[in-house]
Amino acid sequence: MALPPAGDTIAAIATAPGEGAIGIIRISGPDAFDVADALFEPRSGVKPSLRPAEHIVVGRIVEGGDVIDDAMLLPFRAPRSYTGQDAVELHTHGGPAVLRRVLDACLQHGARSAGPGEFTLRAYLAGKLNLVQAESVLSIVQASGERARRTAAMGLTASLSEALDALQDRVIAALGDVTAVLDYPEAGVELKDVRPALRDVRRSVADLLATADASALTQRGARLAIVGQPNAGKSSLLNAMLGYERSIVSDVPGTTRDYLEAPLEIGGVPIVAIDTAGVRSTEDAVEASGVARALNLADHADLVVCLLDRSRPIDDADEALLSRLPMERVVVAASKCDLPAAWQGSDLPEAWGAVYEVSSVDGAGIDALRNAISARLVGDAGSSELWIVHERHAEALRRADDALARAIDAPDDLMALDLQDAVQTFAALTGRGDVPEDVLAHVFANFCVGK
Ligand SMILES: Nc1nc2c(ncn2[C@@H]2O[C@H](COP(=O)(O)OP(=O)(O)OP(=O)(O)O)[C@@H](O)[C@H]2O)c(=O)[nH]1
Ligand SMILES: [Mg+2]
Repeated sequence: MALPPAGDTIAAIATAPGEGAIGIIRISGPDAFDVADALFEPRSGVKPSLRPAEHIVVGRIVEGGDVIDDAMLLPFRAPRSYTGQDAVELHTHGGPAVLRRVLDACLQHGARSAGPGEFTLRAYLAGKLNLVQAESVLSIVQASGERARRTAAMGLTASLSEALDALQDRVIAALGDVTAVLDYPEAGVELKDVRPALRDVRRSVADLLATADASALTQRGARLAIVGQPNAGKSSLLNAMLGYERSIVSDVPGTTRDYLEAPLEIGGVPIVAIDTAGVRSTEDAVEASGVARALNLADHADLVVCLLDRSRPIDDADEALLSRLPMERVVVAASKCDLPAAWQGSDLPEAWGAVYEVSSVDGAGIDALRNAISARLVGDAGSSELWIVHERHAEALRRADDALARAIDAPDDLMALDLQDAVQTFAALTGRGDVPEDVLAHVFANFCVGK
């Protein structure tokens, strides 16, 4: 995959497709102001190219005598723009037909239609952003939950790249120490033991990698299955967590026959909560297939809430259900804690873990259950400020870590090779050093057009 040229003038619709109150067309490149002058009719009569940068110009867009729309124009002068080039933003009404006409007019006047991520690629090539920050731009655009947004915002500030740079520097320093001894054996330089420093770098890498899984979850969203016996209160719990009556509740066991999904957000993580049919053995073919689905959903969920009715004794069916659930992904909750209790959490097997008592009638314990769900989903990563968001970063860190492990185990005179490997992997990760063109092309191909 080759990179597009960065020296011509590009244009794209930057706002999301569909109707919007306003829409934005971006133009960047040496001819940005020529394009703007050709199609923008300022109210003041002073052409955009003669106006001071970063001051809004009010006017309208006219093409072949045809007024396309009223518009505002925002001029930026190189190098003080997102891309580092001359750039113009046109703010029009956000109708799809308006935006298409304005973009067409830009192309008529010599701009090229921008590909995915081309504006951010130019920002990177101009040194406005490093590679990790450029990728965080993608993450913040794609963040659908609060946790993913927060993580992406951390990546946009320099802190994640600084942390990665610092690790890279430590490996470079170790490589320097090792090669000094190899290159000048006669100088009698003593080989410093670089292994403790390398072990330290590996620990930091491990901490970062631990956040990668959690962060994948915050981006794609987690599936949370609520299972239990009929009448345990699963549908009531779903409704209580949602804050509205999504699922039918009744005192007839077997009310929920199929499963039902509802989106919600817990601790900043987007979640699809799934209410399932109560698990019991039954002769009814329809109900039986609902039960099979419930168990299957539990097997494939990121987390399972197994609900036990605390107002009646635990029975064999509860135990059978729990024994077939993937316990490492199960949170046990006790429902109906507003009613007299038939048992206490301490009566239950230790293997079931902490039991969260809830009442869907008065809302008791629901917040604590939500916290437990979010803690289980995000794990230790929750306490870490810096998160690895992109698979590319995780992959590079794993490769660097392998190289470091090999270096630590290698005899002194062979360490340098593995350390060089690690340094190169870090360089491709941070973009400090040579980043192959196909890596760049791959990174920016994931962006939307106009970003
Ligand atoms: N007092 C009290 N009653 C509850 C609570 N949660 C559920 N119930 C009652 O328990 C009965 C069953 O509730 P559902 O939410 O329909 O139970 P379910 O687990 O979805 O049942 P199925 O769909 O049949 O598997 C209903 O009469 C609810 O009103 C609770 O926290 N406190
Ligand atoms: Mg139900």
